[in-house]
Amino acid sequence: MTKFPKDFLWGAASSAYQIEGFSTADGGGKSIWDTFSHTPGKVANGDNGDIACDAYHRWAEDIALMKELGVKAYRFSTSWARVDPNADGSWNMAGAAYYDKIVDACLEAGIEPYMTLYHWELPQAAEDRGGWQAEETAYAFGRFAGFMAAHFRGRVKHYFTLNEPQCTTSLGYQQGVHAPGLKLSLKKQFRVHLHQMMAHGLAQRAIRQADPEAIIGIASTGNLCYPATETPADIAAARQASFATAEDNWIFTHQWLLDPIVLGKFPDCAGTALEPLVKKVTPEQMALIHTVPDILGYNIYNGHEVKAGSQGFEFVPKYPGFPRTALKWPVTPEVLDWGVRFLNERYPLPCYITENGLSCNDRIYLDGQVHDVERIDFLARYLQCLRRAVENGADVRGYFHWALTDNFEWHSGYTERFGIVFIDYPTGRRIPKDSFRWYQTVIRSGCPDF
Ligand code: IFM
Repeated sequence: MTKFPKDFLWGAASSAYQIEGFSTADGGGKSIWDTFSHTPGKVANGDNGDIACDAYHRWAEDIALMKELGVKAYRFSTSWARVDPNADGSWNMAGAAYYDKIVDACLEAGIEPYMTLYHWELPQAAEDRGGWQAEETAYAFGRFAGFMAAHFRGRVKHYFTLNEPQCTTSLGYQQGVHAPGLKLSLKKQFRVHLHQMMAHGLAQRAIRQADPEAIIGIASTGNLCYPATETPADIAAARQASFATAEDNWIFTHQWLLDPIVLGKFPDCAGTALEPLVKKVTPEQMALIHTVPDILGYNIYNGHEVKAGSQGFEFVPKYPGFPRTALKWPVTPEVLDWGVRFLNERYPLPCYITENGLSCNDRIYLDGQVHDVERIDFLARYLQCLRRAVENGADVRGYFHWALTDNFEWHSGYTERFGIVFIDYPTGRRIPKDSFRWYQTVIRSGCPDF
């Protein structure tokens, strides 16, 4: 079996609100997720992130586990409100000091910090002034990014500005199932999306100014497809379907984020309700948005099988009993081969898989261990496909498993477990799962074989 390249970066990922807990300790501000999770009926079982995995106090255990695992990089996110409680530049240095500890301990352990500056927990103060509906928020985020880059200069080399803006817009402002829980009109959804793209551009400029050596990206997610067969017709159909814009699902696509940012233009939307909105984007806004990143992050969990059809492409229906994760997401490893190749063709920049993984019904067995064979099988299949993408020339530099530990899965609360480390929530105890040991051998050997 062929191996991944020697310098392939193996990593693990997490995000602030999902693991830290204690968001307002030491002068931190409330975020929209503090508000949302404390609103009755919004999160399964009334769960919230008040304690989560208590990484605010137990961070050293997690870094020691990563050292044992052998990962070369840790992708974690910073809570904007911990550092900038009012989102107005009155910095809370005690909040920054928490991330100093994480960064310094990672470096000490030989783990490269990959810092994501925003993973959905907008400071409530910014939301009170209009949140992502207000252009001001984009500028406030740019200022925060500049502060962070100056503060961590020489220690953090890699930044991702925003995580999955697609989910912020669709789940938070279109469907209302994530914070801040709004169901806005298309016009307003588009504004939210536009301001996040501007926030990326402003942040990238501010980081570059504060630290010219920094390597900057954005973590994108969205619809991707893979061909039913390897015939040229099916491959072309899958590529076309990956970047086709369904009017009712434009947000959850890579191209509505990355075309403007990387290519400097919006996808074709002539004759749709989006066209007049795109036409209103000013040249000044476009100039801010078109800020080509150094790297791209792709969060990929599943995709659709597609074949050539009379309309160019056809979706292949999933057969009864199709394999699914605990969250009922389909298991489609081919997406890490074809989806990544299609993305890398369209956006020819070095890229990382910044998230991939699954939730399983994990529990502690009688022997005290967590035997998550489903996760091992899933990862082996997906990583073998990713290896094919690399062999076929896709410029993939690394893979971050989502997630290091089980954590607060947003509106599903603690019902879903994505970690390779089990969290026993009543005690906070960390138990490496069987998949942790398996991933350790993959990292050592470069070979994702079962
Ligand atoms: O847990 C989330 C993460 O915060 C963003 N990407 C998808 C993961 C699984 O749902």
